[in-house]
Amino acid sequence: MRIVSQTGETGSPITGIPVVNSGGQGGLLGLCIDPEFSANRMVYWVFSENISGGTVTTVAKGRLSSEETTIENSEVIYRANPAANSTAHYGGRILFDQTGNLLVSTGERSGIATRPLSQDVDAALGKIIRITTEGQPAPGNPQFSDADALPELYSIGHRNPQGLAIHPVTEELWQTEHGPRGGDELNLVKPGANYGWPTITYGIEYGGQTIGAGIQQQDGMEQPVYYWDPVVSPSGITFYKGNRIAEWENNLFIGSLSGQHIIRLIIVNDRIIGEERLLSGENQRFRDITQGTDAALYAITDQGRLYKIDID
Ligand SMILES: [Ca+2]
Repeated sequence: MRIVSQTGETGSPITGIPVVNSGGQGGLLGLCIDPEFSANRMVYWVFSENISGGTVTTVAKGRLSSEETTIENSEVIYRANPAANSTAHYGGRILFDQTGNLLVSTGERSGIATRPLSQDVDAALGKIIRITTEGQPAPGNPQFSDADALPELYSIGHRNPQGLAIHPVTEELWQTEHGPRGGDELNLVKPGANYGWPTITYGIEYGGQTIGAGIQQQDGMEQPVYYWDPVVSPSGITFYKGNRIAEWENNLFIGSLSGQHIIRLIIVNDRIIGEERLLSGENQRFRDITQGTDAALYAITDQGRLYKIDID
């Protein structure tokens, strides 16, 4: 965890954070700052953690010291159980919603054994969860029919969701997830809805086999707004707020890993009417993208570059 200045100087690693299992797809996965950061200096992040029984997707918080060198009083506030013997499909994005609660995406951990837990409402894998800043189930969460349902669940049936963003006008939650071969998805997330994995998907196994019954639709399960075949490996996403670049206003920008570009989607009435691919000549795996307080877009890559994208 580091701070980069607006002129591109990279700070030293910030100390004081709990131990991370960075094997496989693990690491420090998502981060957001408190809406009241200027007053409370609180930071929230998601990481892959070793616990008894395997690894989990974990949410922690702490206060950034006034010298910006360490996280003070770092504390785990939530773990997406059960643990799995896997270092893949952690999900791991985090953001604040309009009510001051946290939305967090969790993956299904990739194994054939844990994959069906995306449909299981007493497991936190393959879900969007909504929690308070204390890690408790947030007030107003949807009710699932099963009496054993975890009260922190917001939506179910996800595979490996690594993009979360709230539309600046409609205030709806949008999400991207890594699908199987031919099945990367963009979803408009409604509370209490089921996004289908692994029962329905437009993809197949990377080895070529059919997944489950090989169906793409089922009653009670949501269709993606958009999907990619061939896949692009969509990671972090952000909406472009404001009109400094007028034609980009309210467009969705997506970091593409295997596609090695930034995707720009034009959305009208919750439908995609245009797709443009940016910076494809850079040959970078774009891991995340966000908009700064200066209105520029910032995109970070697996190769360790941070791009600033603006009009001049
Ligand atoms: Ca789906």
